[in-house]
Amino acid sequence: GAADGHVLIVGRSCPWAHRAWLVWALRQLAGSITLLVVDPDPAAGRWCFAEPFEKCTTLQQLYRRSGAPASARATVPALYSRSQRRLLVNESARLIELLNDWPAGSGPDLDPADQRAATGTWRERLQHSVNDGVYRCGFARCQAAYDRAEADLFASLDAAEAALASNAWLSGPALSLADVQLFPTLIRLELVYAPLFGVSRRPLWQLPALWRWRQRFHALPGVAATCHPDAWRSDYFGALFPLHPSGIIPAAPELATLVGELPALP
Ligand SMILES: N[C@@H](CCC(=O)N[C@@H](CS)C(=O)NCC(=O)O)C(=O)O
Repeated sequence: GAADGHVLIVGRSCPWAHRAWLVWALRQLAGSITLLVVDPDPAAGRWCFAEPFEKCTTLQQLYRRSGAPASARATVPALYSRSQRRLLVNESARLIELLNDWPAGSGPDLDPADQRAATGTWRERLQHSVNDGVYRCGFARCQAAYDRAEADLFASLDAAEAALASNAWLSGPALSLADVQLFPTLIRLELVYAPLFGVSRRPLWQLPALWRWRQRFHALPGVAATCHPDAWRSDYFGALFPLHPSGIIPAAPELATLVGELPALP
């Protein structure tokens, strides 16, 4: 239980942390794993604890105390064990599997056996072309690299749109880790990735099945509380200096309009 001292460390803006946070919420793990949200310190380029945690004020100090080499980046998400006084896992793809299998978990199993193959295939494709894909667009150093990443990204979104024509969720009739992986990227689309990373070929309303999927996912119990659009925008626009030197944070639509009904066209 939480008394054994497992702590899931996340940051609001980080999409990798968001997927772990989602599994924590959907599996209703609040009773056995404490959630700890760290704040960005863009000037110093690191994550900080609002109150000292295990005598540390930065995540970097906690990594060092867990034996991480001085050169290691201190990333979120991370799962910490108070009793072992060390970080157990800091790779989100592995972490979401671990959290889904966590003994005290309830709520739906996010890796249902009869969809396991499809879930695995989707997760691999999404990781490369969508989750990393938006970053490959945003940080491309030449037109050809951008064009490749952008084409890959929208090909995968088109494939997801097609899959959702016959299934409620990405890998079949039941919710899975594939959906969990897609959501953090898609919920940031209009607010961050389209304007900042140049991911604007098709607004999401042109992919209506994906739009409704996103609306349905956002309505699942616990999901809304993981979404912090103001933090997303200020962290991305304020802190990714080379991409956005002015640091000006643009106005954006309310999140509610992005997870509401598709407006009927005249
Ligand atoms: N491989 C990691 C990547 C996580 C990651 O890149 N997190 C970023 C935030 S989005 C981070 O904490 N960066 C801090 C740093 O690099 O110093 C995972 O998927 O868990």
